[in-house]
Amino acid sequence: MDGEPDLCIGGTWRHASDGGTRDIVNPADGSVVAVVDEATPDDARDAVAAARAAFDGGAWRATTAAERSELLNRIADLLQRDKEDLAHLETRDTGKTLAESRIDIDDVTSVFRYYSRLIGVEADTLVDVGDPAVISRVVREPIGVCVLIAPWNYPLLQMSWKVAPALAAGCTMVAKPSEVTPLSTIAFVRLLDEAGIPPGVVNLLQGSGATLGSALTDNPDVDFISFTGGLATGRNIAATAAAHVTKVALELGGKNPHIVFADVRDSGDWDAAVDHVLTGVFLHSGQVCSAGTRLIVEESIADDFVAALAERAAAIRVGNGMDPASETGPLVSEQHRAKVEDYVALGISEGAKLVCGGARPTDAALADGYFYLPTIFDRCDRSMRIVAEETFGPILTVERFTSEDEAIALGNDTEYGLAAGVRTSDAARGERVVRALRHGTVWLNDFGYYTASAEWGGFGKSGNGRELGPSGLAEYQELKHIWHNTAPTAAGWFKN
Ligand code: TXE
Repeated sequence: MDGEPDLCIGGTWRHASDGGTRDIVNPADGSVVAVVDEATPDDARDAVAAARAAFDGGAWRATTAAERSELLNRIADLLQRDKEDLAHLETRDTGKTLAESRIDIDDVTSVFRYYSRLIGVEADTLVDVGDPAVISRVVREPIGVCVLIAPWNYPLLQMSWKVAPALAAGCTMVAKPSEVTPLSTIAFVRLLDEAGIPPGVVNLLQGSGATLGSALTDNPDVDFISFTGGLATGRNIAATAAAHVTKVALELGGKNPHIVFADVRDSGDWDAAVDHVLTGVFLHSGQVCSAGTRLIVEESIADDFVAALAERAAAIRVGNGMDPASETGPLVSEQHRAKVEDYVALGISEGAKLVCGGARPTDAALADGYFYLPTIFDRCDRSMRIVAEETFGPILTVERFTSEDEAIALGNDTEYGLAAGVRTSDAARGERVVRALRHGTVWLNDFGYYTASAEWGGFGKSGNGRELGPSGLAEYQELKHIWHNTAPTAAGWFKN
């Protein structure tokens, strides 16, 4: 960035081995905000080798849990110290509003604090094998060298879900942020240096998925790959990793249903239900893996509910994320907006009824950015691609149901299974539907919230493995069973 080297390998900051760079574009106005080094496959080999050496050298993995816990806390302190700078970088890079970026940095901080606490209280599991002479323990050890690949929608947040547990476990790693949004991660790895992370423990490379990403995943010295991104890329990575029997954890997005029952009308929950459906889909212009992009609403209230939603959607202030008046920013890139526009054209051609949006804003001040208006399609059905595929933009589709069973069937009719919402004032029904839905997170009378202490991840093709919570740490650990006989005798099986 700004002539400074952006790749960190074995504790040394350097430029790309072939001198290559990439322009980083502000999606709010199309301007180039930074030029960063673009790593090569040779750099990938060097970075994995550095991580391997730092792991095999043993000093890092021999640190005590208490030492790593303290380090994670120190990182959290530095994140808060640099919160404003990091939030500004995130907004310039992704386009999201500054208010969202500030929340992201607070959430990143919480992830480090959570794993700092968790590693501090982790204990071995003692197993009773039925022989008083045997002490049997299951201990957790770091899995080794990790490749951490993050997407562009929550650049630092998604990376923190990987780096924090990897450090807590005692792993070494190569982090690769999305080539579209690397700036906050570069600043963050500089901050890790300051926190005192030893050389080679966290290596950082920026570059394209096709060349750099595949060089990182196709390397036998890697023990674990944690990836968040699109389904097609996840499939590729899993196939590449299989050749080396490398463990992978994948978070591949979702097509998330938000089921609204008619009882919200009489229970006084109407306005809040409309508000949650609206926020659930249009926050960050829909570029959220858990966005509630499929409204599944009971037929008897559907017309009124959609009308109320459309009125509010049309009033959302789309604008530059640096402007405090903006409620949502642009799409991340010109290419991504083109994909969203294709989906809108597809929805129309499939026969969905366009209720609002379906266009770029007309405000001349936004003409150079990649903005798109909140869009609602009514009269959708599950045979449509616009309902089945992840659009990752500000597009809500509406399907209607007349019975609880039908609502559940619709909610489960997706190849994904990341998240779902249920809105009802009937507690028993709420519990039935929540349990029947095959999704990794289900919100009842709420939408979009998460905590570092509870697992995040998907059923179905939303991926495998979990991030956050105790399982998010377990992904970075191997289990070792130690059988210690304190009074050894001969086994006595073979008689001669
Ligand atoms: O993601 P990619 P893209 C979905 C969303 C979006 C679609 C495509 O639907 O429209 O994916 O987005 C790296 N080996 N999500 O193309 O390509 C890449 O450099 C190794 C859902 O931007 O999956 C980046 O760092 N790495 C999602 C990361 O993968 C590779 C968030 C994600 O990019 C690689 C983002 C390869 N062969 C998009 N190819 C979510 N789950 O939240 C790419 N990469």
